[in-house]
Amino acid sequence: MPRTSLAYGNEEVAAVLEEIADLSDLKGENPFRAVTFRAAARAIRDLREPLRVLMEQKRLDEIPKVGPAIAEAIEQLLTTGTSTRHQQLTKEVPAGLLTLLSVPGVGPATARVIYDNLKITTIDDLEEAAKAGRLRSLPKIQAKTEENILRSIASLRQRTGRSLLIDARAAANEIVAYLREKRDPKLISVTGSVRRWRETIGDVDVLVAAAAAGPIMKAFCEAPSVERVLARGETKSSILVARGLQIDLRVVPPASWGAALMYFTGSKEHNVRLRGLALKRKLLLNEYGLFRVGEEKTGNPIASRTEEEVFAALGMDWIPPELREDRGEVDAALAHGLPRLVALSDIRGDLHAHTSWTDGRDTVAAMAERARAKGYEYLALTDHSVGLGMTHGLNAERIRERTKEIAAVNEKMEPFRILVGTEVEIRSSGKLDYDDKTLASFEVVTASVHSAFSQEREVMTKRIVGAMGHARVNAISHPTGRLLERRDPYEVDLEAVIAAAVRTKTRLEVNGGPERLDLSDVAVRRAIDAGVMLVCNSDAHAVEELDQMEYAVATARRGWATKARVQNTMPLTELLRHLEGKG
Ligand code: DGT
Ligand code: CA
Ligand code: CA
Ligand code: ZN
Repeated sequence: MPRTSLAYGNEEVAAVLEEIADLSDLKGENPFRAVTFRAAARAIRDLREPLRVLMEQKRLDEIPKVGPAIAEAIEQLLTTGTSTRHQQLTKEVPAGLLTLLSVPGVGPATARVIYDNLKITTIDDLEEAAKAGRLRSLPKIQAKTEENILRSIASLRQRTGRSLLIDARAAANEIVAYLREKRDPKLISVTGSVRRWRETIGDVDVLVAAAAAGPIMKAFCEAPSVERVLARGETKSSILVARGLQIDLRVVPPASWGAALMYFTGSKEHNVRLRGLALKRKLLLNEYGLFRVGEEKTGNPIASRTEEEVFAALGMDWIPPELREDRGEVDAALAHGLPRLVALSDIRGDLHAHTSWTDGRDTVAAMAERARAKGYEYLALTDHSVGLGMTHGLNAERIRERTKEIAAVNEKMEPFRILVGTEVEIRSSGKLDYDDKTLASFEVVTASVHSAFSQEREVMTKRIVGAMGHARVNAISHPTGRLLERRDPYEVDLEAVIAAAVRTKTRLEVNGGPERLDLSDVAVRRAIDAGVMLVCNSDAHAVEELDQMEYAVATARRGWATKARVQNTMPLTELLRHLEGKG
């Protein structure tokens, strides 16, 4: 679908700049150019203002990394929807090369070699060639590269086309805010998988209760974010908004609000279970209410106005949406034995965040101030270790400098506490990136894997479990390494990691990064059952990303975690004691 220039927001502009960088690499231009374009794209993603506003105020040159050439490309994109530089490059670089580049593990040089020698331009052909072992005979391509390419293609095929929860929530909140402003419905809620905080989202569902559906439907179909109206009916409509995301709106009579909210929140499996339970009692549950069988057409419902009433009429406690997946919550609610889930308000601090000392955007002071403004008592700044070259990891000297800076900020911010932390790389050999003496200089050590993802399962398990055996390692971050819709988890024996976490008192992280949510809900549940203590972290690389904590907590909730099982619900003094005794 051709985009109008109006459709270009910061994200779209950043994406084109990145494509220019890729094309420039593929063409074999001076690599410095691509580096500049990628840096500008990153700076644009970090912006807090719309590019359009900056352009109108002639302030594009204020964006870091944006020189005159890139500023011109941005202006062109915003005003005409294309850039001459981009057009020129797409003419010069054979189509298909970009396709090859979309396979993780295929860089510009590799793509070039493959294309020049084998004239491959599609992923299918690439897979065939890799399977036949025809890539490894090419210059500069090793058998290992070939294996990685095959693995990447397999995971590309796994993409489901579902959206990340964070993107779906942004779209959902936007449409709800708009409908509130336009029509002010008394009863409006996001439903479906977004209300359940599922990790990926098929479409966004919104429910409104109103006596008359017409005006709200009209407002919905005319919302500014609409790219296309997919269906328009009296009580149900669907629209398409940016990034191909679909939003469904249903309008029900106010008397059905509770029953409809339950029905459209789902999940489908949960609904089926509830309906079966009702039928056993000669009751019928649908989106209009809970009825005696036979009375659903004519009679009044036994309950329908609120979720609480309907659950109560079924003899159950109200079930938090995060649990509605038919994973035992119905029986637990019948037995009044649902766990009291950890809540965002229970969180006292964040134990994984980065600053501009490594790959973060913001300073120590800025991160700490935002954390304090969120009501936290503490924030661990866990910049990367030295071996992770690409992120400008800290060497001994920079560790000392950063620690000094943290001490100075701490003095000013008392009683708020910044904890001196590190996210230490577990090298492919299993060795940690810092020696014991250096590790002992940190108050919080979280260890993680960022390299050699394709190791054998036993090797990877040993690598992680080995790190957990270290006396200074408090937690393992993003324990499975998955990236939603992008990268499968590495091969690892999670049961062994969970057992080691209990044995060594090492915490397992629930990482709130939008693509991570790692541990996953299901893994959290297994860890909880085994007796693991979790830590919910944002992994923020900028002040606003501290809000990712919400997603970590939601994922923990979906895994039935209570407050007692989440380390960073502890007040500072207790936490410090806890960190001393490992944990
Ligand atoms: P998604 O969109 O794939 O992320 O997942 P959901 O759960 O949002 O599914 P969706 O949008 O198809 O439907 C929203 C809710 O409506 C769903 O969670 C439960 C309810 N629902 C939809 N279809 C059925 C159905 O055939 N039977 C029952 N019992 N409930 C349904
Ligand atoms: Ca949905
Ligand atoms: Ca839907
Ligand atoms: Zn991190």
